[in-house]
Amino acid sequence: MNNALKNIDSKIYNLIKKEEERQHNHIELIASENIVDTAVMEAVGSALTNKYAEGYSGKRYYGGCEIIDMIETEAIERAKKLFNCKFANVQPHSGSNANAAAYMALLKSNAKIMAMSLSEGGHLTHGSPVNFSGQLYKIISYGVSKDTGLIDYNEVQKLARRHKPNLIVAGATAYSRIIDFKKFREIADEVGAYLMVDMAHFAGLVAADIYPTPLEYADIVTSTTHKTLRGPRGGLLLAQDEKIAQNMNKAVFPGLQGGPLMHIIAGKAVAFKLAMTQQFKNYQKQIVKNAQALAQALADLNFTIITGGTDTHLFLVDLTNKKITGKQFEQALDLAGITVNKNTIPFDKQSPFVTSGIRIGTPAITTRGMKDQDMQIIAELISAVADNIDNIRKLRILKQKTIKFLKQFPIKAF
Ligand code: DSN
Repeated sequence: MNNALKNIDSKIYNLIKKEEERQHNHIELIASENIVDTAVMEAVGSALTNKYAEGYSGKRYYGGCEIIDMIETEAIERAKKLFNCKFANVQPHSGSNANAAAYMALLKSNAKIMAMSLSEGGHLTHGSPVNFSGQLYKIISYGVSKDTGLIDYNEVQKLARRHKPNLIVAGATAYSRIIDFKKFREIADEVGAYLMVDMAHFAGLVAADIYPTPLEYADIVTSTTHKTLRGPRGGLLLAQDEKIAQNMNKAVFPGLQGGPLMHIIAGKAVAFKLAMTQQFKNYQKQIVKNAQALAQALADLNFTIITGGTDTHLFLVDLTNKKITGKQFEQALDLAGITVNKNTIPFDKQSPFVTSGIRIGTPAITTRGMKDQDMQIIAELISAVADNIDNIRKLRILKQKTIKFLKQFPIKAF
């Protein structure tokens, strides 16, 4: 960061410095967060933030877009190569916008969408009544089996046969197992529905070929670029069919958005380039190894892991046997320098503001260089917090341990 900000606006400068310090001094276990490469930060902080470029390459509503066109085209070509697909739109400002655009591209207003409920692992935009998706469309929610915590494909099929949705959405924010996209496609075909896959959480794993690609099966794949994919905050749309891709582009602009965030699109392009490297593949493998090692170490310390483990970058911990809520645990962990988010567990008796669980993910700590053996230390810290949930003095001592442990893993980007 140069001195302009410090000189002009010391308040914001100091708050940014404090946030950098917080990130340095916390074990970041929020499954949807990551730490971007310095190259991505440079692109995002560049002169591109000054440019208006409504429209698409070669068809803009502003002059001076010749360089912008090259940047957006490069980002699109890299996204297509990375995910092996024919069409990409890199303009969505967020995953929510990407999902909204996909619905607009595929559906008429009031159409029926079948998707995973938020409380059992889905996302707000998968039909929550407080979100546009639940207000503008008729929603049929599916969840997971009470016995196994896994998606019950027979139940999904029965619901689809009964309600005949126009679109089925596969994808989740708190589901630790591999989703069977082929099965979803078969169900969608049987009832004449489109299939959309929201791969926001596991896009990095897909890019590294350690999670099956949804592009073989879905009409539209939506994603964010900032989770496992480790790019700037933003959304992405992918498709294989030309007509669907045309509708998808129209839905993003002029349907939903105005000018694209060209600095973010450049950051996405950089992230896609990085995601094509062997180093990135190794990183994704380590994310999953770390998640599995941490889930196992916590299970050994008498924590209940939903589905018994994970195939991905995240897992859910059921705190019922520990007699603490997700809200309490999130707060106590924060005092000890560990950041998680409280999360409902399937069939949770607590409200989403309290919850009986937490969600844990390993993308950010893996970026910091942690390996399987470090997960034992994190599990012991987490367990010590659970044992001292109301003991502020002990939690402060644990925070010092956390900070000491983190010194081995400096954040290189800032
Ligand atoms: N709420 C984000 C997550 O943490 O999974 C997705 O929008």
